[in-house]
Amino acid sequence: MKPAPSLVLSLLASRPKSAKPLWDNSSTRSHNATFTSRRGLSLQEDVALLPKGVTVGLSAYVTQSIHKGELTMSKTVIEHVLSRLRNLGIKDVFGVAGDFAFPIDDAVIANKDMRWIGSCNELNAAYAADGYARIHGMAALCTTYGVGELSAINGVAGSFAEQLPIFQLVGMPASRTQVARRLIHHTLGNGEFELFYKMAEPVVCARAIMTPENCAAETERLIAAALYHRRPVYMAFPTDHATAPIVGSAQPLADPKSDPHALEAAVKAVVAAIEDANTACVVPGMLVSRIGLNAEATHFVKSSNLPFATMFADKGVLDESLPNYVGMYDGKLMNEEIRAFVEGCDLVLGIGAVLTDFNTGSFTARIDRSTSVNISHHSVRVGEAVYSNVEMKDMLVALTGKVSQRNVKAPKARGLGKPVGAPRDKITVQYLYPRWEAMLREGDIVVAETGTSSMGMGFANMPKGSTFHNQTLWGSIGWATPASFGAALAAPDRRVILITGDGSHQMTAQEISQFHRFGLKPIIFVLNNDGYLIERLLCKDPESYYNDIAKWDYHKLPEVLGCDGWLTACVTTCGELDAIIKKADSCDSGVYVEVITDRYAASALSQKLHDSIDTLYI
Ligand SMILES: Cc1ncc(C[n+]2csc(CCOP(=O)(O)OP(=O)(O)O)c2C)c(N)n1
Ligand SMILES: [Mg+2]
Repeated sequence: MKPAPSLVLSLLASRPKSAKPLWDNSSTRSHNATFTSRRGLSLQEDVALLPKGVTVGLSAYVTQSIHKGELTMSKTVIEHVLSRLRNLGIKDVFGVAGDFAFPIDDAVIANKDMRWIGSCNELNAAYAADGYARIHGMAALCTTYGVGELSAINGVAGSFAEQLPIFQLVGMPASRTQVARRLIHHTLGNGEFELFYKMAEPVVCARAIMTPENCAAETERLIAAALYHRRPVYMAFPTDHATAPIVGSAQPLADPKSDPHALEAAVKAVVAAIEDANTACVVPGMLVSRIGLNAEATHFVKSSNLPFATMFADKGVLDESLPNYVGMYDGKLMNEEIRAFVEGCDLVLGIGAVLTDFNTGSFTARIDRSTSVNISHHSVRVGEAVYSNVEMKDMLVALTGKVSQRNVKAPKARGLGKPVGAPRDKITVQYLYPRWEAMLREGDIVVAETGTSSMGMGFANMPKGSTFHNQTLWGSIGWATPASFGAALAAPDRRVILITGDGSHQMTAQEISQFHRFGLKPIIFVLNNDGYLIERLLCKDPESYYNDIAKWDYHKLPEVLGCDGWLTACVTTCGELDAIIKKADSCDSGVYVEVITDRYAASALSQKLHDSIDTLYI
């Protein structure tokens, strides 16, 4: 394509006045060009930023290749990054706009294959990206400098802890502003510009400040890191660099490959361990779905017919409707029959499960290393022996069919049973959780917030194809509301059910407006138990007033937040709850139900945590 001179001029005009950036190692050459753009910036100042070898003149910012007289425009830094994210399947960018992020924001909306998903604030955007990544495998988040990125950092840290690859794109002041140490907004006023880049370090697995020269290689390095570790990465774009043409090119880095000898040895060792065991079971972990290996893990479990139990963070990673599903394993806290079965097996085969406090019933689970196997993302442990450079995918594929079909006597998952309560009764936990379980349909996405409600729903039996999402390790309350929005956006054809507590919802409630804005129809339940019940159960004095919250008329929120035409209700009796769930089942709009219970109506697990408080934090 041959750009018209006016296009070239406007490209030049859009380049800010610049100086040599701190991290640019190329020498600044002097040029005698005297063209002055429409914004009055002289080309001479502009070319100071040009990388070595790029010619100066009208084509300077436009091309790196002239073939047979044809002028081609190279991509800008941000266009290149977005096109690589698009190649990976990311269509949506969550965020909040800001002046330093305008070049990123503009490039997103100019890309016809991408959508800008504006959130009410950056924390919500980060949570939404987290929810999106749980369904879609990865997500993009865009924030402005300082004020925006710091608001998002809790959400990004959560994605790190919960192993979700998020590409965080951050707008940064122009390089010349940084060199001059200008006292510019969103800084601390001390002339330091890399502070927030440094702050991001512990919550991402790789980061870079993008330049035209490093863009091609750094983009590939960061993509590879995000996918290898399944954790967030951080890319900062000084405004002038974002819109500068990218210099050079780079090939995507190859996916990690198993070492064939290590793989063979690991497969042999795992098969032998399983065959030697009279009783064995599988404990699949969330990493399976983070890596997108649900189908491979399912094939293995089906072909071996080994029973499987799941822990809290891993709930629903394999279909709970499979006949060999045993139920939820939560150490000594819940389901004693399942604990006895799992811990009584000669061999426990973990697939990417992580033994955190809430995954192990406060460390009451006892899985002996010597009688267990764990297949991780890039290695396998069999007893004390570790096989490195073995990919989980290769391992699952290789194991499938190699293990003889087993017929282990195991418990059958029971779920929560029938709701107990008469229509006029107040809503109790004996009615509420079984009724929620009964409403679940095939393919549902359930997003459950930290607090007593997820601790109840974690023990419901999920129908075929449905999934359960909770922030079990990071546990930042407020996460579930925006995360359910992100999940809904990633899977608009699936029904999304959000179950949240009142205290958590108060943190991020405004994000429900996004569902309606993007034409999504979730079913939202807000459990109004008048405060922080899980904290009442865990602190010294349950009535300490730090566990009280402001009283809200939750069911009126959809109206003021623009969710026109939603079905809303506030229910206090079992009959009312039953009726609204039936209505929700067939209605074609978003649904928002405030469920009022007694302030001490605690789900079974939360009550157990209270009862075992003395050993909880040891
Ligand atoms: C961001 C954040 N702040 C504070 C906490 C501490 N915290 C954990 S649970 C909880 C209360 C949850 O209350 P609610 O959502 O009403 O659920 P309930 O237990 O009452 O069902 C709080 C404040 C947290 N986990 N995350
Ligand atoms: Mg509450």
